[in-house]
Amino acid sequence: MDEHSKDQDLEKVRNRTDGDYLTTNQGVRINDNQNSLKVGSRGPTLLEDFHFREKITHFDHERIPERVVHARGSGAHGYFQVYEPMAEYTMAKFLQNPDIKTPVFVRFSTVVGSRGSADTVRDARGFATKFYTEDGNYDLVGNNIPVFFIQDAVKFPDLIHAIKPEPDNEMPQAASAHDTFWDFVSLTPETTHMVMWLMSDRGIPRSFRMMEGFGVNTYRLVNEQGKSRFVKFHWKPILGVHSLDWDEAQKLAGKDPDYHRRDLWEAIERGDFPEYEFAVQMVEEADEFKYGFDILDPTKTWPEDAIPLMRIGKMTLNRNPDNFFAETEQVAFCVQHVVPGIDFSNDPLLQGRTFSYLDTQLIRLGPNFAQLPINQPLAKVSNNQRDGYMRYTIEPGKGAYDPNSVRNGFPKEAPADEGGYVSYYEKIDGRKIRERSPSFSDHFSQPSQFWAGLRPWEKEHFVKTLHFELGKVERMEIRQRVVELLKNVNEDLAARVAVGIGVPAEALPEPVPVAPAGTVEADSAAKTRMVAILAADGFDPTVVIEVRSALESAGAHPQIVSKFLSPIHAANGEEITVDKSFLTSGSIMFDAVFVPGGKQSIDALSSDGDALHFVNEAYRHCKPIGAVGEGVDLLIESDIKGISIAGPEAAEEVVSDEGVVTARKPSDIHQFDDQFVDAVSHHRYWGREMKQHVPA
Ligand code: HDD
Repeated sequence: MDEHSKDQDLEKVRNRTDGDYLTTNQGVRINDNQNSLKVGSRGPTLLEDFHFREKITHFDHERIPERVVHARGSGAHGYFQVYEPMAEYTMAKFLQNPDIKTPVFVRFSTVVGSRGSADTVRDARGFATKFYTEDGNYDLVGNNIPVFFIQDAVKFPDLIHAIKPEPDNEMPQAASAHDTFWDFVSLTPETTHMVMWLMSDRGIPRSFRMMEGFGVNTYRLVNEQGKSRFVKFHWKPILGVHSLDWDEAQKLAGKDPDYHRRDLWEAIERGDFPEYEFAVQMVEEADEFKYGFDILDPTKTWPEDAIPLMRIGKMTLNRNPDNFFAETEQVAFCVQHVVPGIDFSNDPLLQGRTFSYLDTQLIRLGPNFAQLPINQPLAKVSNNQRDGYMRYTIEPGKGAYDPNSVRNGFPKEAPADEGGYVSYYEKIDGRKIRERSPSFSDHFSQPSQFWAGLRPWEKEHFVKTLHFELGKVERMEIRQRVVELLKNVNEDLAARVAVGIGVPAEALPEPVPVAPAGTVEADSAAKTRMVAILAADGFDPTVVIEVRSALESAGAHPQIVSKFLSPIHAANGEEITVDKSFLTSGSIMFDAVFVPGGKQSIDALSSDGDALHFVNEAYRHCKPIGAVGEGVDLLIESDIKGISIAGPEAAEEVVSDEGVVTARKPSDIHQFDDQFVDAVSHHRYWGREMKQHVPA
């Protein structure tokens, strides 16, 4: 576009009369937003320029303190519905009527990194939910891992100082792979269970939509009769639980640092609303000491065979925020925001949390944070709190105290049967003491069970993760201490970790057994999976239309990926839009790859290193791959080896091996579609990893 027509366009935009005029914050219309007020066109700017000063000072004050933990987050609006009335267990009103949709706002987050850090780092993910109930706001502030590092809140600052970047050089960002974190772990055995979860594939979720949530701490449910039960809360994603591969997660951090945020946003925009079932595990008061661990210990999970999971409702996230700062940044979750029917246990981590969250909102947002739109309850707020920075409401009248007669005694206390919150009538008797209960001292039984329950390829991922994490630890004595700690979990694990980090170990175990090929993750479905279709000019349009529609019918989202973003042309001359280029995307941003035929297209792709890399990398990350016609030749050109691929002799057959589905000239394209869609719904073929690696 030449300079002249650009100026004309700008002029047209400026002369429009169908929108608002720019104004100052006082409502005065602004006449010139391009130039500051100067003495002559080349002279100094005048202090008198109130528009300039207001605009710049506002800008200078745009930041508020970021959260000390969980700084990077992504939010979404939605609603919650209970399946059946829960009156037997709790009087919480939002858990009674299946017809009522209680509005919610959820914020997912990473723990360690700053606000601008990458999404796919290895970390626990926050899963915080604000229920705007008729009883007032209820905040369930949880994580995607069911246990926590420490048992007593007084250790929280130590834990966070150890895992955050080191204080002298502020390195590394958003990573636990450094000396101080592992130093703390090696000296704090109670961290072992959470470390096991964090270093497993749970530490690198595929999506916020495919992640569990846990209240972690033990709470109480209390019914109208005042009967209390201990409870743990869970969120179960309808799409199942899925993870990234560590190599993929690291590459994504560079190629798309907003990967999880974008995935959530785009899914909601598309109408693929994330859903999670709400579940509880309950323990009767009388059974408090029945289990082989302390139910108040936040480093323990409650075994589901002994304490069954009851699915009681569902949450649907169906609306993106309008403004990130106003909603996702200013939302203030507080563990102490409970409603009648939900109460606290004496879990020492929870007790400390009930203090910390309010305190943190006071420094972040000030004393009137509850009046910000995202934090306002739907229930009526009425009390004698007044003034403070940024008071938003205007309370008329004289009295701001209780008891009063000047306002006829209002607002007044609510009796329990009018919804007044009454704390659970728990009897407590004891001496003041700084001591951990001996019932909190078993730090290794559950981590050992966790290790034993991992599948072979998950164990392999775990060991490699520790090679990475501890490989970044410079002090040998810390590496050594972690290996010693791991011996309490499993000798084989400790030995396998030791060998990768230069720690001498007495005996090395047998090599890892090879996983059966084609093993799948739970909760298979092609729904919402992203599939790359690699194509260039001259591709076969019939196959693309066919496979695309089969994928779409299964709820997957195919996208055309090519060298450039300009449209490409099919063999019959038809034009098709390219969604992503090799430069702007990568196989890491997709769940599966499909290569259609078309000689010209395949000739171009076969001589393009990026296209070959795309296939190799998808193979290495164990993703389903499909190819039809000449598309099969691209796979042959790539480094996929040792599996069956349709050769010319298998012209009519569909060949399917370890998630690679190929067909030369399928007599029945539907048969190919079915098998490829089936492979896509298996998500990953982890067995490949144990056999061979391809350079990618
Ligand atoms: Fe925490 C934020 C989850 C222990 C102190 N925490 C925060 C958030 C989540 C959690 C999801 C972000 C909420 C949001 O999106 O705004 N925290 C947990 C879980 C814990 C836990 C599951 C263990 C069961 N936290 C914990 C302890 C303390 C804190 C023991 C302090 C004694 N957490 C905070 C905080 C934060 C916070 C400093 C920082 C930002 C905020 O509260 O709003 O108060």
